[in-house]
Amino acid sequence: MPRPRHPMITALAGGVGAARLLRGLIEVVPPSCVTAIVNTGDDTVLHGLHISPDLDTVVYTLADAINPDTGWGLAGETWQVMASLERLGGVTWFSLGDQDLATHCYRTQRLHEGATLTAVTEELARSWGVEISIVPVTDDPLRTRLQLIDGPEIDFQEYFVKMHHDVAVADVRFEGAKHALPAPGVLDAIARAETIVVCPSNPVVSIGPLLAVPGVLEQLRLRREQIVGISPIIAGAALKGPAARLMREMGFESSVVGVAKWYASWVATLVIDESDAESAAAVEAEGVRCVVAPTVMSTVERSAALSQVVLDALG
Ligand code: FO1
Repeated sequence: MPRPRHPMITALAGGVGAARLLRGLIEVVPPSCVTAIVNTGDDTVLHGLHISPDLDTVVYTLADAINPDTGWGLAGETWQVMASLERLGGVTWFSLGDQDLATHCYRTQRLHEGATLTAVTEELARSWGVEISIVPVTDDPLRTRLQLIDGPEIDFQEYFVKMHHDVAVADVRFEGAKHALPAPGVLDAIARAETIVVCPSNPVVSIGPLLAVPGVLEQLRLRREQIVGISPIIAGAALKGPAARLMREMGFESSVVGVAKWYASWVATLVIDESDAESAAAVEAEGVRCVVAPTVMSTVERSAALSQVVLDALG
């Protein structure tokens, strides 16, 4: 296979923050050189439909079809099915727009026909004109489960959406990980990439599931010098979602130093926001090279500039 003009870039991706970075990345390198390995621990089945939020968020964002206000689902959605379900007393705590439902119907039908999640994701990406390779970390069942301190063990979407992640978590596990195989191309995308970027996703519940699939962390450790992480924590907080709280509940500081500790064994360089510049030395004390740059991706241009920082970080 001829080497691509541009060296291959592999991204480890969760949901909204990762999708925003990838949207900027394809402004600075040809999309054909990018492979995104995406979390499937958020996946859930509702109304009998297989829903893959992080895969869909990446596809919709790269297709410029994402709902810009929420960072998930489609722009310009209508909600007729949800309104009818409300009248019926059906399940409506997880909002599924009418067009978005077509994605879940298509995925469910194709999986039922025996297609793999990888194959279906490729079909959905192509239908949206998305040119990067988007691969689920595994085609096998993988579900993030959270053991509450004062309550039962619940699924990720129950935690994140139904309970607004406003509950204390004692432990997180990735059900199915032990028997899961990396999806075709995942280990190769890590082995062959010139640069591997860890997107600014939740280290516990978005990057964690990727590392839990046997073989992935081992392969990443072999490539440590080529791996550049972007801290999802800025000035002690996450821009959105429960990353800071979950890190504290898992016993880590919710700071760029905490992120450096979390990633140090397999990430050689960490990009932190300018607002954390005074922590650069403390990050480097963890054995992780530190690069300070603007990391808030409020526009595609900002995402592209951050992507360039990541590519330049390895010189
Ligand atoms: N997040 C919410 O906070 N509320 C929702 O009702 C919701 C619906 C939804 C539907 C499809 C989809 O792809 C994502 C959706 N999300 C919703 C986001 C979802 O919880 C993701 O898992 C998070 O973005 C974390 O990655």
